[in-house]
Amino acid sequence: MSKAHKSFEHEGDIDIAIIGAGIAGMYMLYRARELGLKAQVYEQGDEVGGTWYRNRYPGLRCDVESMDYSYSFSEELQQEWKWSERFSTQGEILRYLKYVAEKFDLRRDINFNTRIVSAHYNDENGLWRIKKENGETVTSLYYVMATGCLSVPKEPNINGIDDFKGNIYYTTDWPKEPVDFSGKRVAVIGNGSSGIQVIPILAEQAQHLMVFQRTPSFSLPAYNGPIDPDYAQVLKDNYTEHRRFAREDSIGGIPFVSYDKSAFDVSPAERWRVYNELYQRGAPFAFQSAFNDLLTSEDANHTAADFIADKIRRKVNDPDVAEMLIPHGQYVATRRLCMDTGYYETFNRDNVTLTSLKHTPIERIVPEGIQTLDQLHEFDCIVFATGYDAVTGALLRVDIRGKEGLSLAEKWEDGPRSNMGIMVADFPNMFTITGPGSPSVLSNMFVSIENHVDWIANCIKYLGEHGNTHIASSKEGEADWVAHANEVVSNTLFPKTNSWYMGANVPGKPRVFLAYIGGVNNYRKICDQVANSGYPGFVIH
Ligand code: N01
Repeated sequence: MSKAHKSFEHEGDIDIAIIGAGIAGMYMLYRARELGLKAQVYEQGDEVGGTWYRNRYPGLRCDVESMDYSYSFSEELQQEWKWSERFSTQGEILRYLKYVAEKFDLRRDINFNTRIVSAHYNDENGLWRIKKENGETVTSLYYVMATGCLSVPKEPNINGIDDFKGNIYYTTDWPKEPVDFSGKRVAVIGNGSSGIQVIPILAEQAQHLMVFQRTPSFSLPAYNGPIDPDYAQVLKDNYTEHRRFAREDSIGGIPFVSYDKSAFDVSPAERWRVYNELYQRGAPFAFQSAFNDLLTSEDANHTAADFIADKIRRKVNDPDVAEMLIPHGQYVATRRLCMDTGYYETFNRDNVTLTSLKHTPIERIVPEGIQTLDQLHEFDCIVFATGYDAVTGALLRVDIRGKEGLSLAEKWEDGPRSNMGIMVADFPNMFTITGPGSPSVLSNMFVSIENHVDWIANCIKYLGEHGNTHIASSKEGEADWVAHANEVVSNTLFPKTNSWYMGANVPGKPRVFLAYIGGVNNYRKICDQVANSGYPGFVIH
């Protein structure tokens, strides 16, 4: 890509400040350099990788296939990197991201151990003044939040955690050194994707494992394994088309063709066959779009729920435990559809007990363990797999102020408002990669991140070529997008479910759907259309 047409004239220290050195921040830096911008990344941790660096509990894998869950911007990179398993471990993904950092010499512009505490827009000079935790400041023309959607842990909100005299672990912030649970009495609280992945591994080590379940999740088996080299080669030979399909034609950024039929357009036997085929493929993203009405029709969704419930009953020996593990009365995929390796089978082990918090809630953590309504359970270790303050958590942790000192937290008091999830009215030159109102967590994050970074880079290039320096969402543009995103989701089952997608897991968080459900394919078309027609809905000067 050619450099920005004109150099930007401003009095700032740098052209672009990028917060976060995860998948998004690294690629943003790469594109900013291509434009010839003076760019700096600020990363609170001491390594690249973002969530994939901090989040390193045993059993952690991605639920998108490795060959899709990777950068597509460099043909050389995607040809030379070899993934070993269908679904990569956290360790392998982190090795890959470190490799990318080395290959493109990214580290020299990444400031590690540098937490940004505030970013204030200055109406006088049109620059962002960014403050680090150590009090130093830097001024920049563009300000990019690449802070991730699932990077800020949610408080477990259980009293007495500090009283516990054993060891406490959080899946969201796991120790760097491996933890040995052998011979230990271990508790796990939380049954989302993280809990479902860590529980089988801990069960193999612990003397006894007790799982405290408040809400069960639907989970499908990964059927993980080594990648067949022949398959990998065929895919690499066709990577260009494969990636194009993911970006332009797929709903979730993963090449998969939905049947484009209602679950009731086919016979019950055919429906079962379709579910079973996708189930055995180990493909949660595909499963949830098996039929075009799974996420809009309660009846259609129930057919998928019944299918998974049947699988759980077949796997779990104790019928009472199986019923506890089945998410009765829940829709499939309106909370994250999980992917596991031996999760349900783990409850057949003699050293594993499932406790339902619906029947006996936790009263508090005490020095010896966990006091529930009816008894004290003693433990050596407690593992919290209690999730994240998703999507807006990391954005609101920084004191961000736009025009006339307007704070982002104030503006978003009733829920996030954004134009395409990428820019916020009254916050000029601030970009949020995979921000609220974009496909983000409903998609293959690499695809959504590359789309946003490319959009931002092309936008900055456009400004330079047209002798401009500033862009902001107009209030109307933002209102139109919010209305559109709300309308699309209002036809689905998502708003009827308490989930982190709706902000429902964090007390006091506004109930707003945090993503865009219109599909990666349609979303991308809209992004391209906006860019290709001179940025309607945005104000440029
Ligand atoms: O978090 P979650 P997560 N007492 O919010 C329970 C991605 N991810 O870290 O629902 C008792 O899903 C809570 O119960 P409830 C993926 O997008 C991906 O597991 O509030 N329980 C719930 O069961 C995923 O969706 C991968 O009733 C409490 C659990 O904790 C997202 O990250 C792997 C509680 C939290 O589940 C988040 O997943 C890991 C309390 N006080 C993560 N507080 C893969 O790619 C919370 N809970 C495979």
